[in-house]
Amino acid sequence: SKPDVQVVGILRKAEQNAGLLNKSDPHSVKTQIQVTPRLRVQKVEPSQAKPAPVQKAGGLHKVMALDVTLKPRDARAVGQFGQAAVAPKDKEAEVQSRWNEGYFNVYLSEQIPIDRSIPDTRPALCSEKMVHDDLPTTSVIFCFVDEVWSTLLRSVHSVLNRSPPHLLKEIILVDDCSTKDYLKEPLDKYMAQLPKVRIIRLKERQGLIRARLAGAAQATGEVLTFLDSHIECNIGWLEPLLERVYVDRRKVACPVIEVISDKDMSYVQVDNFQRGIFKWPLVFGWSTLPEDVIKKNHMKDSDPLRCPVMAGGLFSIDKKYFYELGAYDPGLDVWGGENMEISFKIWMCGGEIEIIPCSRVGHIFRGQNPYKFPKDRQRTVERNLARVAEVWLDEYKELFYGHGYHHLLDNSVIDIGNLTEQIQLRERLKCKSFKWYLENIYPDMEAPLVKAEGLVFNLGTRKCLALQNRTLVFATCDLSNQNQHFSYTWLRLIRQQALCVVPQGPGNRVSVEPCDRTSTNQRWLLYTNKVMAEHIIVESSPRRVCLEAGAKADGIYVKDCFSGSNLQRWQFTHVYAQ
Ligand code: LR7
Ligand code: MN
Repeated sequence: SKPDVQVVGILRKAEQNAGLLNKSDPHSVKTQIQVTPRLRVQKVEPSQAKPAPVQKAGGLHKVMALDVTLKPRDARAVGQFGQAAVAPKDKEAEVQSRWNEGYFNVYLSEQIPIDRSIPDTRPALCSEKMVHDDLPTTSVIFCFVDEVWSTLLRSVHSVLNRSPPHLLKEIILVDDCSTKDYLKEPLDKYMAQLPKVRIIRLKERQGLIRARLAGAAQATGEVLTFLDSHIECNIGWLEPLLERVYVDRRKVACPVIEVISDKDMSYVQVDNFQRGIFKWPLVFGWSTLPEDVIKKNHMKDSDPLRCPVMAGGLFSIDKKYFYELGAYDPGLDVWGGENMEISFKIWMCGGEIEIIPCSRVGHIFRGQNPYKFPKDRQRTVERNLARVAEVWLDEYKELFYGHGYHHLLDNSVIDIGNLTEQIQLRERLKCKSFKWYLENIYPDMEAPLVKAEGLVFNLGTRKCLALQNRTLVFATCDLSNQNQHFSYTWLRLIRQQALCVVPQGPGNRVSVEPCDRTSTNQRWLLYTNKVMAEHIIVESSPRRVCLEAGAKADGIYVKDCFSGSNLQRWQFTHVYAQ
């Protein structure tokens, strides 16, 4: 059969890519059809559609006016007004020696007043915003393990000083089995003098996820507000968060997270329009909303910003709603991944995550965790992420595993634990698919389901790979023939339905086997035009082997990669990712 015109185009493109096409040949130009690989498979505009403003019965008021400046007890104190602090020359050694107590400047933190003032960094328009008079109360939950004394206290005081008392039901400190003596009796004594503060002591180290669950279980406020234990809440931080939860209990509100410098403890304002996003393999990050999206949606710097994921540590959520969502997966250990879990859960099960620019909280970003991981840190985090991927990512979990987490597919390497309850929860809540989430909440994320697909064209034989009766053969390229369609997956398999190409067979021949995600033998590396077996080294050739066509298109082999022959050059119709 004659290849159709589209296929000719693809072949020309392949030849051109391979440098084989003589561009000055008018014939080749005439027959050439541009086949642009679809690098993005989705629309790219982040969704910021604004729902109509909600107003409930009851009065409204403005959040504390912007011209209110706190009058600090000691205006000349170190670090006052959020200014950078400097250690005297003769204290530099102490700065160094105490750094590892918290992986920030612990010495300076101790010199700074426990109730210092910080600059009011809210956008000017926040002074116009109204909030309801009858907002719900909140329980503020701080989990900590081996937190530095001065930062823990400053966190608590910032909440007490900058929250309207009638909205602050209580502050719950959850001690996740700290090892430091100063966090035992001295902390009990100190906190006993303060109003509203309670301490819960965990008998065993639970990790921050189960520590938060323990705090939430004791909370009596209508809204839960989680905070890290090295933060400073800014002026007027609380009401704008509670307002969002109040107008819609399925909104989860996050403050803008500003930076308290780990080096000089200065309070640093961050840029506007920063969304929480993730990249593969589920790595949290910030991304500035593009200018045109801001313009198109007429967004002001004080408007709530819809976020695909939250950073994790700082947010307010309706308590009942938190439990309706099944809270956190209690199988997540120590640190990491819970922000992905709760974010996917919120969006996919009918809620929303917003960053509220009129609420601002400073956080010390530390270079290292100042506490021990009971098990290996890396292993703990990747296990948590694998749990999240298995429950929430559907077919997209291959993108997670395919970005450096292949080893997690092998159950003998890592036991991610039982997921039955989490899967049942997702069914019970009738949550939407991950595909829906990507398309509607995070459309600017690149998430092609396979790395490459289509015909597999061999440049030497100018024929295409085909599967006939479970045997690999060559055939005249024909896009309409499903036997010639292969995918190159994130797990690095070359797959046609349930069958995968394997570099094993009699006489270095290549064959197919039922696909097995855990089998390293089935994995291939796709370089520009080369297809290399990832793990197989054929004995007759002690080097890496590559897919090679028989010279007369009479067989498919693996041979030493360094032949340079066109018989080893291949081209997929569509390449989405390398
Ligand atoms: O085993 C533990 N038990 C705990 O109680 C480990 C930690 N904790 C406490 C700890 O003392 C701290 O108060 O949990 C809190 C968070 O731990 P951090 O400060 O070490 O975490 P982080 O700030 O490095 O990391 C971010 O991601 C985490 C993923 O699990 C959590 O979601 C953190 O809350 C989160 N912090 C933020 O979102 C602040 C902004 C960071 C960014 C971006
Ligand atoms: Mn933190």
